[in-house]
Amino acid sequence: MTQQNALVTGAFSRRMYLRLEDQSEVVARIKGKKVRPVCGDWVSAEPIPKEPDWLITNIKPRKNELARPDNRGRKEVLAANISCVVAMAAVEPKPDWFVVDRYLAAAENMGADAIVVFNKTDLAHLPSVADEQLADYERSGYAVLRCSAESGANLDRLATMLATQTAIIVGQSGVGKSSVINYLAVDSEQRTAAISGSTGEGRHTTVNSVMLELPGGGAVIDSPGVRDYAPAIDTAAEVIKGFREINEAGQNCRFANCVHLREPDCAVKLAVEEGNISARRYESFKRLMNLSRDLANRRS
Ligand SMILES: Nc1nc2c(ncn2[C@@H]2O[C@H](COP(=O)(O)OP(=O)(O)OP(=O)(O)O)[C@@H](O)[C@H]2O)c(=O)[nH]1
Ligand SMILES: [Mg+2]
Ligand SMILES: [Zn+2]
Repeated sequence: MTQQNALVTGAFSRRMYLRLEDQSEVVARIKGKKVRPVCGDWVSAEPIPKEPDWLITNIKPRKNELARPDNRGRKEVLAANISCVVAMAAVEPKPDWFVVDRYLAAAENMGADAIVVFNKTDLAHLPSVADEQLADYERSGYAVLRCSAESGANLDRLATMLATQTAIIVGQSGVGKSSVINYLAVDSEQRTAAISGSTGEGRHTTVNSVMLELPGGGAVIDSPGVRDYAPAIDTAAEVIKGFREINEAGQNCRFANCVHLREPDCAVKLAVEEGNISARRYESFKRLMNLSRDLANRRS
């Protein structure tokens, strides 16, 4: 049977949505237990005789992976071939900035762009505690965007920034990832409604990753919300690379192999003391150092 290159646009454990070369969408099964495609993967697929389903036979080499450790410390890939990670927080639920930092650290290590988006700015009656943290991200060199899926504020700017990217929107549950994507994507209402599971509170929480087309030719992946996130990185070098401003300041440390924790004449610690690097970001860096050391120990 004829093999085709296809794009994985939806991942429902072992059941996949594929976009074929003629742009049609089909449902596919996976050949063998070892093949584990994710949203954003390019795969080889072939039709199954006398069935509507297709069969995925292998995954093309990935440009990069957004991953996390599973509960046994093994790498679990969440999405592949991503050019931009959009880390979203909101006025409510209360932001966990460490989660944002760790998504940014993942983006740095994937070689992907990253944008910090702060949603629900229409809820102005709630105190915005985010100004300081958002200023820190700007100072580190990240694009920061405040928006509202309710009023549409600034979403045209986000649309422009993502127009030709393959982006994934990540963040805590309830920050508005699906709502923002409904605003950005071509024809998304129906599909996100169809793939959302309803919670006891009657809220539509996303349970599976799904890729939607953007009008500019790009694509955006809606992902399930998280309570916590850690990247699947287990070396000090990767953690350092994960924090732009620390990586940059670290070029001026006395020791070339300085990990910016306890070494003398550390330019990073000096920058923190002088207020040029945010103490909160440095705290986040130290926490990720600990996590990555734990992960390395569990793997060895
Ligand atoms: N006031 C206000 N509410 C919003 C905004 N964006 C989303 N919401 C609401 O926030 C709730 C959660 O929005 P979702 O888009 O489902 O959030 P999500 O990040 O996709 O959540 P998960 O799929 O669980 O990760 C819904 O009740 C939305 O209507 C906004 O900009 N302003
Ligand atoms: Mg959602
Ligand atoms: Zn140092």
